[in-house]
Amino acid sequence: MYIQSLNSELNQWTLYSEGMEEGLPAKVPGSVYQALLDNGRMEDPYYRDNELKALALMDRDYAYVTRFQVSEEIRSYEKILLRFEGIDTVAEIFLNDRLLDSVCNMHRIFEYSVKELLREGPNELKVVLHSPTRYIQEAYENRFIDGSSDAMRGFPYLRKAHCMFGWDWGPRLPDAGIWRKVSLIGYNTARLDGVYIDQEHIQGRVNLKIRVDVDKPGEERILSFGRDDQKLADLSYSIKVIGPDGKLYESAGIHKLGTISAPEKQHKPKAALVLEEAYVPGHCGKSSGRESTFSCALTIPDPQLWWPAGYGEQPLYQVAVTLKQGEETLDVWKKPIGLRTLTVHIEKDEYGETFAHEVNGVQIFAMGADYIPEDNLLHRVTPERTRELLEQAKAAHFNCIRVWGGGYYPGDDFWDACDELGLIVWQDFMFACAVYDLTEEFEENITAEFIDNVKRIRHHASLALWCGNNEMESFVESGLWVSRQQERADYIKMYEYIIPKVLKEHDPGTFYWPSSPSSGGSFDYPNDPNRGDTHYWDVWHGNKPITEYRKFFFRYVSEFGFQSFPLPKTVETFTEPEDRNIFSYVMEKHQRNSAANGKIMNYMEQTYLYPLSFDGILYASQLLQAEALRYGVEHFRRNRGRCRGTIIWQLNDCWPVASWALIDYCGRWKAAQYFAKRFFAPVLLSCEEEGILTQDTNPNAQPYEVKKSIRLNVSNETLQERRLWVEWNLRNNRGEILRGGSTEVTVPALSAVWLEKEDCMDAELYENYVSYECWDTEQMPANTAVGDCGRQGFEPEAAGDEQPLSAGTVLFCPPKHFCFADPELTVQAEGDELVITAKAYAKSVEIQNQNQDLLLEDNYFDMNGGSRRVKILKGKPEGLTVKSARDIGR
Ligand code: BMA
Repeated sequence: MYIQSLNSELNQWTLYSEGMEEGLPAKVPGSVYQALLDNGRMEDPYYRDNELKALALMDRDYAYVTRFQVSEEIRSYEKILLRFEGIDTVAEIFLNDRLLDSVCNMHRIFEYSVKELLREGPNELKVVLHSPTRYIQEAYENRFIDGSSDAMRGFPYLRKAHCMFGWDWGPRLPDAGIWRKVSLIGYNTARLDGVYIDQEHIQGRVNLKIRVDVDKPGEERILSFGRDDQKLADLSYSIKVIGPDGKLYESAGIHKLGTISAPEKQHKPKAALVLEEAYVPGHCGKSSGRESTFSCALTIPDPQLWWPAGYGEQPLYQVAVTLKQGEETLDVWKKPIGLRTLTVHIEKDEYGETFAHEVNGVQIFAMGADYIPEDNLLHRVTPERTRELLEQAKAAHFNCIRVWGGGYYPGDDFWDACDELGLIVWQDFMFACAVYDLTEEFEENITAEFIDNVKRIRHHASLALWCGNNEMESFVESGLWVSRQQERADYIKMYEYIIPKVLKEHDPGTFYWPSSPSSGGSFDYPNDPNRGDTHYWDVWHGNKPITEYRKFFFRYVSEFGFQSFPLPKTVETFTEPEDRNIFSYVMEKHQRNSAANGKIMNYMEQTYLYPLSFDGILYASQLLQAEALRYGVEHFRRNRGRCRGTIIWQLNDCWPVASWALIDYCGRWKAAQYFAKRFFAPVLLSCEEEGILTQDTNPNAQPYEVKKSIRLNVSNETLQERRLWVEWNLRNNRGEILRGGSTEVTVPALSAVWLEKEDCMDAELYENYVSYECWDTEQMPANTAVGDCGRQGFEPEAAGDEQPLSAGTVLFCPPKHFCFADPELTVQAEGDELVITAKAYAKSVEIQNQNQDLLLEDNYFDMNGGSRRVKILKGKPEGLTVKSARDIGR
């Protein structure tokens, strides 16, 4: 097999458009906006309201053209395929003026057999891209179907990332392009069409059952190259696996392939061959009940198991399947896999039904966030950027990512990074907040899309589950966006028949869940808090106070979130000074959730003093978000067992905007990402306090006695039992200890343990607070012995560089009413560390440099006074600033 890339590093591509006199040099993979930006033909679409001008550009058609020579090498092959890994979206493909196909799905791979069409001299490949906005408009006018009004009408008609048409965090910039690789593939006789690996874990061994599918020549569209059954019968393949330690495992001998199986369904122009031998472990043979495949089993003794981050290592085994004809190597499939079992454990219990990822037999607690496309301009999503984002997820102790269904199926780099980092992935199929017109053509189109993506992704160690769609079961059940009775039936057909059927064939080993949220499907109370996964939006969309989280004990929250503004330096990238007011036209163009700036102010009123500056609002909004998420996650982790997952809406942004993101578009960590690093820590000490927030927040309510108490809880999300020393102290606003207590506690692996409730009725409501911290008993600082905390308590700041495993503080009143003393904060760089000092209690201490591009070991933390050292992980300590929640309103 030989691949000749037709990407723009090797071939010049030109972009033409109606109304443009000459063509523009364009990158492939790439997009129309990219070419226009690179050639100075459009302005930055993210700046101010430039989005509107950029959107208008998509009312036109464009054409990508390249002239290329067919290399000598590829010409010598019997078959040549033209392969597109992604075309966005409504396109016609011409090769040497011959129309190869009209396509309409950015999520699919398209291949054409083109040997007979290629010429010796220059060849011309043209991809005409039709306007996506006109397409959806016409389709909608012809027959309307409904969906989220944050996106443009008619968006569900197009198999294109929905959010490119706008979302409640995304601009309306439906770019077009050839967004993934283009190549010619030369091969002889046959090639590998897919390798499916099933793992059987028994008694310290893993049997890899490997199913090899081979391309069936002769049924490609446009041109066929005939079939030669005799030659096919000569095919054989071998399998090698190299362990993480370099050890080689091989399947015994070479395996012959048999004859072609019965033709498969129309949407699947490929078929496979059947091995003649019977299946014997260690050898290859016909897999039971399958005609179109052959299997081989290979045993890996003493397997090194793959674990999600936080539970163990991520060893990867390299699998290579080689297809041969006689001595000639025809094709090689080479991918890393992880040895693990990974499913979802569902079982009836006293509350309803469990819902937990089960890895290697261990039911874990999923901690992570929902992932949306990293950039509306898809060419800006590079492997390095994806890797960095995922590394930062891991750095904040994530073990799970949910790929939300309104974007696109992530590329291979995303998956490789998740395998290597130990982030398990909940993968939605690309359907979100819309009903679909399930015509025969649409069904064929989406089925091919499923097969392409399932076959591309299924071998990844990190793939935890496939999910039918985002939120459609609950919306269809409630009748939202449903305008015809048929749409309910079509819903069931798509997500409970078509997808399962594809998965049964192509990835039977991965767990399938029909929708998010769901209780298992068939419109059976999809958002049931006691079964399946739940999306909880009463806090935020429902304006409920953050204390509401404590009223629920979801089994697995796959979405809940809270908005904030990005950092000031990120806001500067899209505003002029006169725009920097959150209610300005430009700021509201960069806030896509209607009335959400008002919502932020509503929560602000409940929590902080009125911020007096624009930057103050941004900072306070981030603290609101961080505190809300902390309030929720800590509660859910305290209820580990009943709850088995907290996936925060949302990890990232696709442009600079006010949103639920934890990391803003420019890669700056919002306060909530630092909070996540603490509240997702493997060992978490948290406090369920009673105070004004949990009672009546109205300061003019009839005088009532506010109950004040604390109840500590340690959640241990590691596989080891932990012996911990836990201490709490009641302090005044200067951070001085008034009284306290400590205890040693043993927390079994994978559990959460409550400590005794402590009455704090003696606390001054507006002047006292409680600090708490925990240490591994073996790792306690030398100057402290267990039980040696008494009335004076133990000052973590006095303990040098060592930090507790987990720590925090709680107030009994909202921070706006707390009488903060001036902590006289200072910050100063010492080598690769910062030293922060506080003369009194300081809440949510933020350290920034001039460019706001510091990445610190910790930030937005509380201090009880004293000093603290924090490592600089990225950025220069130039122009350092430090502030705390006390500064809001000053
Ligand atoms: C969810 C998601 C998204 C949306 C988010 C915030 O329910 O599925 O569609 O962006 O809420 O509103």
